[in-house]
Amino acid sequence: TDRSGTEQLREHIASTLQRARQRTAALTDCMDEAELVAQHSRLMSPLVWDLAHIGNQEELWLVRDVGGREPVRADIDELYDAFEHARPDRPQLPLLNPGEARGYVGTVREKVWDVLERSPLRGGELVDGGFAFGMIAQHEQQHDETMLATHQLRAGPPVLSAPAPPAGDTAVRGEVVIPAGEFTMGTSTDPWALDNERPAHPVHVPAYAIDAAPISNGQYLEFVADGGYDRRELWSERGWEHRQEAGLTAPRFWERDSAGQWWRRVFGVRRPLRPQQPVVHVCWFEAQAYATWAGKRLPTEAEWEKAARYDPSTGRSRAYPWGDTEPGPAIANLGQRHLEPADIGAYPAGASAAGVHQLIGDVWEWTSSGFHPYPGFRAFPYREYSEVFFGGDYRVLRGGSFGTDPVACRGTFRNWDHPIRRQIFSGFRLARTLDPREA
Ligand code: AVJ
Ligand code: FE
Repeated sequence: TDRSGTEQLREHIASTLQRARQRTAALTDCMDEAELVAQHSRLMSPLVWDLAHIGNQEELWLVRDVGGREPVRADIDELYDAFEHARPDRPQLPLLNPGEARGYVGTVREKVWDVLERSPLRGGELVDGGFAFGMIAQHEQQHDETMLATHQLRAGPPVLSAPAPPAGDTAVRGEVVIPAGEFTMGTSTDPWALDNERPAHPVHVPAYAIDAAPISNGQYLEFVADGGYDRRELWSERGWEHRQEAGLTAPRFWERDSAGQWWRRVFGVRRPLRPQQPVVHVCWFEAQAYATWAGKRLPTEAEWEKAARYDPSTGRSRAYPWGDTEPGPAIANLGQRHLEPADIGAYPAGASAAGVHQLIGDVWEWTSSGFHPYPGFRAFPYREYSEVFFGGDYRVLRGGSFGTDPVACRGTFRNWDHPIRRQIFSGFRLARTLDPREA
C-alpha cells in the first residue's frame, strides 16, 4: 500500500542519515582537539569546520525549511557558509570548538528525527520522495569524503585502518568498442538525483573505444620512467606551466627511495607501489599528459556515461553499470570500506553491459569535459550547489572513489574540480575516437 511505501522510505532515509553520521563520527572521534582545529593543508578546512558545516546545512534545509522550525543557531550561519570564507581562512574564524560542534550536530539531528517523523514525504518538490533528506545525506557524505582527503594529507601516525580490498584479475585490460548512436544521458526520474544530473536527454555519441579499466600505477609508472614529466611536448601550455610551478614529478603521495624503489603513502603508512592498482591523486593536467604520451585522450563526460549506463539489448540507460540495483560490497569499492582503490579487475560483477570495469568506485575519473548544465537545467533547490560553478575552470569527474558513499554515487552523478587538484581520490581511463571502418 501507499502507507507502507512511505514508511519504508522513512526507514530508508533514517538509516541513510545514520550511516552518514556514523562515518562523520568515525572521521572525527579518532582525533584529539588540537588535530580537529588544525589545518592539515591549506587546500582543506579544519575538520571541525566540516563537522559544524554539516550540521548547519542540515539545520538550514531540514529543520528550518522542511520542518518550519525555529533556528537552532542562526548566529553561526555566516561562519559555515562556504561562499563567505575560503578554506585557507577558516582556521582563523571564531568556530565552535569540537565539543560545541558535536553538541550542535547532535541537537540538529534530534530535531530532524522529529521533522522526518511528521513529514508526509510528498506534497512539495522539496520533500517529494524524501528529496531534501537525501540531499542532506549526500551533502554529509560528500564532506566525509573531503574529510577523508584531509586525513590523507595529515602528517603523523595512522589513525584510520581498514581491510585490504579484494584481489584483481589480470585478464581485465585493453579497450571496449562502443558503436555510434544515441543514448539517454542524465535522469528525470531518480528521486535523489541532484539538479546538475537532470533532466534526461538524448545525446548522439560517435563511435569510440574506451579502456576496460582505469589506468594502473604500473601503466602510469611507464610514463614517469619514459620522462613524461620532463617532456614539454606531452603537456598543454597551462599543464606545463603548472607542472613547472608546482614541481610535479609523480602523482601526489608517491615517494622514490635511493634504491629507485617506488612507495606510496596511504593514510600515514608507507607501502610499496602496487602496479595493478588504479593510479590515484593525479590532476587533470597529469591525466592529459599521460593521454598524449599514450596516443589517446580522456573520454568526454557523455562517453563515460554511455559506457557506464547504456544497455544495447534494451536501448535504455541504467542507474549503474551492472543494472538498477544498489551497489553492494561484491560489486564496487565504495563507502570507505577500504582505504585504497582495488586492483584492476577486482569487481567483474560490477562491469557494464558493454564490458567496462570499475566505472563506479575505486577512483574518481577525470573526463575531458568542463562543467556545464544539461539542456533544460533548472537550479534546485539552491543555485550554489551547481549553477554558480557552470562554465568555470572545472573539469568533470565521474564514478566515485573508494571514499564515496553509495548514496552520493550513481551512473548520472557529476563531480567537478579545478584541473590542478589532486588531493581528491582522482584517477582516469582513456578513450579514442574510432573511424567508421574500425567501429
Ligand atoms: C560536488 C564535491 C564539488 O565538495 O565542493 C559540498 C559538494 N557542495 N558542499 C564540494 C558540496 C556543497 C562539492 N562537490
Ligand atoms: Fe558543503
